[in-house]
This record gives sequence, structure tokens and C-alpha cells, in this order.
Amino acid sequence: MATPLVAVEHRTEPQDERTALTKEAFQRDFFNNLFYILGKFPTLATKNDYYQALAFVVRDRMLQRWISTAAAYTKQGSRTVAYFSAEFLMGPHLGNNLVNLGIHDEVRKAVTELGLDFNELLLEEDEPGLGNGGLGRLAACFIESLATLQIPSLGYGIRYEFGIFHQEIVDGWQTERTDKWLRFGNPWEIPRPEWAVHVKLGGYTEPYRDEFYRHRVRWVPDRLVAAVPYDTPILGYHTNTANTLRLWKAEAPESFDFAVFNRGDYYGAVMQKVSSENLSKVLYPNDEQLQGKELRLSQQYFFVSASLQDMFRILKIQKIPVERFHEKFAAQLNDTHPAIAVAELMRLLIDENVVPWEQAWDITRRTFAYTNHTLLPEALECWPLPLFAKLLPRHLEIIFEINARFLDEVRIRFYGDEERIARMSLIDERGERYVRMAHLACVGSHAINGVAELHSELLKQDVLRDFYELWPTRFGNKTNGVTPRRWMALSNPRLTKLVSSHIGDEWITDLSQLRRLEPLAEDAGFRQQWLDVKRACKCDFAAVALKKTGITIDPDSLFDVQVKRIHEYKRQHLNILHVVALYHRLRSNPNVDITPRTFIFGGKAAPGYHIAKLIIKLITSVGDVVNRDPAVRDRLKVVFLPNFNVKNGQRIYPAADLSEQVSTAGKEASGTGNMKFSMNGALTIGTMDGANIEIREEVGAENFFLFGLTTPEVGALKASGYNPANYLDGELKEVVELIRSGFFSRGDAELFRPLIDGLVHHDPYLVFADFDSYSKAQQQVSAAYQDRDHWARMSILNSARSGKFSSDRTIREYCDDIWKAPAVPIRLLTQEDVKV
Ligand code: GL7
Repeated sequence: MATPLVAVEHRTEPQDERTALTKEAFQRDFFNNLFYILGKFPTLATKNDYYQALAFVVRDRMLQRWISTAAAYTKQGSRTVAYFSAEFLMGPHLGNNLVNLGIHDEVRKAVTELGLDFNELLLEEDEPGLGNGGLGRLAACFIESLATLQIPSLGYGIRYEFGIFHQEIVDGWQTERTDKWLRFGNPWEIPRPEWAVHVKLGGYTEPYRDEFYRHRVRWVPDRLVAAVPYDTPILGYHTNTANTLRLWKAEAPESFDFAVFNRGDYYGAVMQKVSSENLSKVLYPNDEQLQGKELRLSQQYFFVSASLQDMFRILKIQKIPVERFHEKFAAQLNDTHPAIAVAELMRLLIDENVVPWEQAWDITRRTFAYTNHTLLPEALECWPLPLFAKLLPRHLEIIFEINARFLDEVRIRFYGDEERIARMSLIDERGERYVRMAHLACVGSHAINGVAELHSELLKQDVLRDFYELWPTRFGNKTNGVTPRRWMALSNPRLTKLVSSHIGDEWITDLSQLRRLEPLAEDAGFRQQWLDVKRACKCDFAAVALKKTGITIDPDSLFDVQVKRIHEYKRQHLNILHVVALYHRLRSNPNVDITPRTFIFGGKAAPGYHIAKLIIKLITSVGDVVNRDPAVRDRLKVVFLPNFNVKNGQRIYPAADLSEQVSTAGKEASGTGNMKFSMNGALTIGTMDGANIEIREEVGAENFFLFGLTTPEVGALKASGYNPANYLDGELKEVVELIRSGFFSRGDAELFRPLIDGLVHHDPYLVFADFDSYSKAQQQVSAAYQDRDHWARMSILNSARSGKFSSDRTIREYCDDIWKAPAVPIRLLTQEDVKV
């Protein structure tokens, strides 16, 4: 009798020989894969071979869902969300797929029985790091929630050959290495070359008359690139839904090659192929900083055009007329990176489907909605007009026409307000001319949203104020969320087990149920179990930290964590200044009673962002001194964990006691790491910024360490002429002098000068202004941690009250308010059903 691998009643699929869920079938297939797919036998097999053999076992068991889902959507012509994003920071797939299939623990047992280390195999997966940070990870959480909520959806993006660079710390400095995530192959994707499309670039346009003597415009490009879709199934949690992430790879179109080959220019033909492939070669590693590079605009247009063409193909298969494009699809623009889609959809409708302008415009606006993700001016995408004209001549004409009609509307509404016209124009004409992508996105969308309450308000008051005044009803808020499947169930199995043993497991798909933990905060036994879980996670992380940095950390110290991209507005330097202050206190009075702390930092700096890299160097340099100083007696430790990514994040969030969310008020649009920490029972020290405000509102002010200036106070201080030197006294002054003196740089007083001088003379993010308040809040943290039992209470309440921050809630709001996309439950097909 075969042992069933799973005894979960949600599993309804008819099982066949190949994908049966018995332990025997699973172990048999594992070795079959090693043999027939990887061509290895155990003696020669590497860990990665085993990982892949396992991945294929799991993939086989996902395909029935995937095929059934595609078949249902095709047959029903279901309304579909198309999530357009230049980034999808998926993280490793294997563990998540096991959790969502509901076979995680059983597969772990079966693998372990084979004498293999299950965790080690999971770690073998090179994660697809196709994103920079929060924005890309949000897209990943969203498509997982869409699948869990059974909403028909497609994620459209770019299959970068090199994702976000791999960070190493050498002599305390960040160094970058290319991320060769595809090196050993990717078992999760299926290429679909039969659905490749051509994307045009460059050239010129010309008017002509078609066979019906209609005026038309022809775009004669000077380059064609083939876009080949690579599909990855995205499973919902314990549902039959498996949606698709469709990422485009750039290749040279065969036909073009032939032309050059025939001219005998072999080398030229190969070079052309190489230059086409460049389009999906590498992710630009800047977060929140526009790099006005032609290749970047080409990438954006490349994936947007391919995706829209793909959507037309889908319409055709489902026999839906192009005039009903907006009924079939709700397309979300994840920031302005895909905003060129507005002009591209117009072009496809007008030039290629001969839809009249007014109707095409109506369809376009009803199709798109736009999410803004940042208030930082340097992140707002503006493309120089000449560059735009060269690459996308037809789109520029279309944008001019959209602009002319739009500005007419503004003129009528705001009679005589020429300044407003200039401010709102899609073209910035104040000096050199630019195309303003955020304006294009606003004009071409029926809904516009920010990603947290404060951010959405600031958009209306500030960055998009004119648009808000014109179309107030189009604006809304959708506070971000994160998926509890990856960020709790998968990454924190101990907590998951503890929670589920008390309140059942429905919280995994209905996070508001965590509220039922609230009464348990008063239960001493539960508090002890809660602390035990936290301590075990901290021990796990201590082992990781030791392995990756050689630094030994004490699991009984307070783990104070700041992991996120390194950026001045996120103020990692505020944090490290406080570390230096504590060190200074210890050195000045070695017997001072302090709460032992481990400061954990992680995050990448954009390779060209010198100050951010210097902040990393400062952190590692302070660590070098503090970690070794015998006077400290291990009461302070500073760890910079290299290469913060999804995989590392999964081990850090569960281990944190304190979450550092210390951006200057009004700068962090939302933050999402803040949510992952709180769910996993960390307390937050934070400013009134982004989603921190809502986290504090949910968990209660008494369970949150607040500090710093508010957004209006920041504005007022800046308006009054902020002088950071005025704040340079007392402990802060001593801290700054210590760094300036070269104490942390072996006497080199020059090394940190750019950073320190920048703070003393400019300090655009008000580090000095907030230092005192931060330092006081940190004292409250230290005091609170002394009463471990009370800390446990606060920690439990953080988790219990984090339900709002599930991406399921966010996605439901998008579906109800913007996409109007209902769920489509999937019935699993048998192999009989799909026989031709
Ligand atoms: C960001 C915001 O900075 C961040 O606060 C937000 O949580 C995230 C998702 O909405 O989007 N905007 C941005 O450009 N990046 C972000 O992470 C890179």
C-alpha cells in the first residue's frame, strides 16, 4: 500500500501515475528526474542537481493546476488583471510552491528519508532577483495574492539575464558581482517561442492611404527585436489556481539575421544578434533614481509592446473584438516604468486596428490604472525629447496629440491659467524638453493611487496636485501589503505552528484572524512559548551571521535590525550614529548598565551612489572597532550581512526584536519590510512616515516606538532655513568628532569626510534634527527590553494586529475599486478532459 504524501482534504485532483502524491511516487520521480532530466546518478550528483530533481517533482505537480487554469480562463473569456511591472522580485520558488501546494512538511520528510538535507536543497535555488527592492517585491506579493484569491491575472515583465547584482563586502566596502541566476538552468519557467512577437524600434513615420483610401500612418523602424515569452506558474495557496508570470526575453529576429547574412556580413549579423539580446540583459540597479539611459527606455518599451501585443493575441483566440479590450483586461502600471503603454495601446488600436482616435482613447483610459510609488523628485521619469524621438518616433507623435487634446481640456476648466498648462503638459518645456512619464500615466488612466495613506495624501497635495484638482475622483489610496504565505508560513514555520495550534490555520488566508491571539498576550504560558520561538529564530540567524560574516552574536541580546536598500532618505546613518553614541557611552563609563544589543544591517547601494557606499563602509568600520573592543565586553555587536535579498530576508525578519523604520517623514512612500517585521513579532522604532503610521495605528501607540519630526514639521523646518550645525552639540557632537578624527578609519580623517561634511553643512534628510528624539526613543527601547515579559506582550500584539498588512487585503481593494475583477474558481481537469 502506497503511503499518501498528503492528507490534506483541500487536495481534489485526480491523481495519475506521473503526479501521484504518495511518498513512493515522489521518491521514484525524484530519482527519475535526476536520471532522465539531469543525466546524473547519485555519486556524481551535486546538491544543485538534487535541488533541480526536487524542483521538477514539484513542477510536475503544479502543471495540472496550471493547465486547468488556462483552460478555464480561455473557455470563459474571464476578465483578467494584467500587472505591468519592470520588476518582479520573486525570491526562491521551491519553498513557496511547496507551501502553496500544501505538501511542504510531507516533502521535507520524504527528502529527509532519502538521507538528504532538505533545507540545504532549498538554499541551492538561485533566486530570481529581478527587482531592486520594495517595488519589485510588492509585484511578487501581489501576483501571489491574486492567485490565492483566484483572480485571473498575468504578470508581465522582463526576463533579465542578470538580476540585481550580488553584493560582497571586501575590506568593508560593497563590491558588485553579476547575478548569474540562470547559470544552472531554471526549472520553473517554460519558454513559449511560438508566442514570440516583434518589437519595433527607431526609424521614422510616414503618412499613407490604405486600400480603403483612409489616412493612416506607417512606422518604419530601423530595428526589430524578437520578444520571447518565458512563463512561470504562480500558485495560489491551497487553491487550484495557477496563474502566469510572463517575462520577455529579447532575441534577434530570424528574418533580420537572414538579410544581413545574405549580404555576406556574418560578423555584422552576429553583432546585431548580440545588440538585440542586450535589451533583456540586465536590470538597472538603481532604486528611486532615474538613469536617463536609452537602453532603459528601450527595455521599458520592449516589454510593454510585447505584452500588449500578447493581449491582442489573447483577445483573438477568445474571439473578443478589439473594441472590448478594456472589458477583457484591467492593466495596472506599476509606477511609470511601463507608462509608455498608454501611447503603445493607442498606436496598436489606431495604426494597426484602425480604431478611430476617440474610441481608442476611451478604451485606453478604461484599461489602465496607475500606481505611484515615490515622492522623490529624482525618481520621476522624464525622457529627453530627442532620445524619445529617435527611439519611438510614432509614440512621440501620439503623445503630442494626446497632449494637445488634454491641454484643451485643462484650458477650458482653468480659463487663462497658462502656468497651470505649462505645469501639467506632458512635455516639460522649461529648458531642454522632456516627456513627463508620470503625466502620461495620469492622463491615460482612470484610477491613480499611492501606496499608503500619507503618501496618497501627499500626492494629492504636492506631486500630482494639478491632476487631483482636475480629476479628484480618480485619486485613491491602496496601502501596500505583503503575502503571509512567504513572509510567515514559509519563513517562520515555528511561529506558524504556534499560532495555528491556538487559533487554527485560517489566518494564512485571512490575516485579520490573527486578532484572536490578542487574549493570549495575557497568558503567561503562551508568552513563554512566543519568546521561545523568537529565541530559536535568533539562534538560527546567529548561525547564518557567523557563517557569512565570522561574527559571533548573542541570541539573548536585542536584535535591532535595519534591512533595506541603502539610501540617505532611509537614514542608515542615523542608526549608525546612534551605535557610535552607545559605544561612546560605554567607553566613557565602562560599567554603565546597557541592554546588550546586536545591530544588524543589510542592503545594497546603487553602484554609482557614492555616499550610500560610504555609509556601508562606515557601518562595517564601526563594527570592526566595536566588535573587537574588549571594553565593550560583547554588549554591543554590529553586523553587516552581505547581499540582502529575499532568501536572506526570510531568515532575518523572524529573528528581529526591533525593526528600524527611520526615514525622514514624507519620504518613504510606504515601506513593506516594516510590515514583514511587525507580522513576525518585531516592535518598530519609526517615524511618522509611509505605512509606519498605519502600523502604529493598528498595533497601538503603546506598542510602537515613535520619534522624529512629522511631515509638516519637516516642511516648516526646511522653509525656515535648516542649519544642521545648530544641532551639533552634546553627545551628537562627540559622536561626529569621533568619526571625523579617524577613530573608525585607522586614523584616516579623510575617509568619512564627504559623509560627515555633508551632514554638518547640508543634511538634506534632517539626520541631525531627528537625532536627539531618536536617541531618546532608543532609550525607551532598551528599558522596555529589560522587562522581557512585557516585551513579549507587545510583540504578540504587533503580530496579532498586523492583519491589515496582508497583500490579500490590498489586492481585494484593487479588485473592488479599480479592476472590477471577480474570482474565477478552477475545477481541475483530468488528462481525459484535455485529450484532443
Ligand atoms: C518604493 C518605495 O520607496 C517604498 O516605500 C514602497 O513600499 C515600494 C512599494 O510601493 O515602492 N518606490 C520605489 O521606487 N521603490 C520602492 O521600494 C524602489
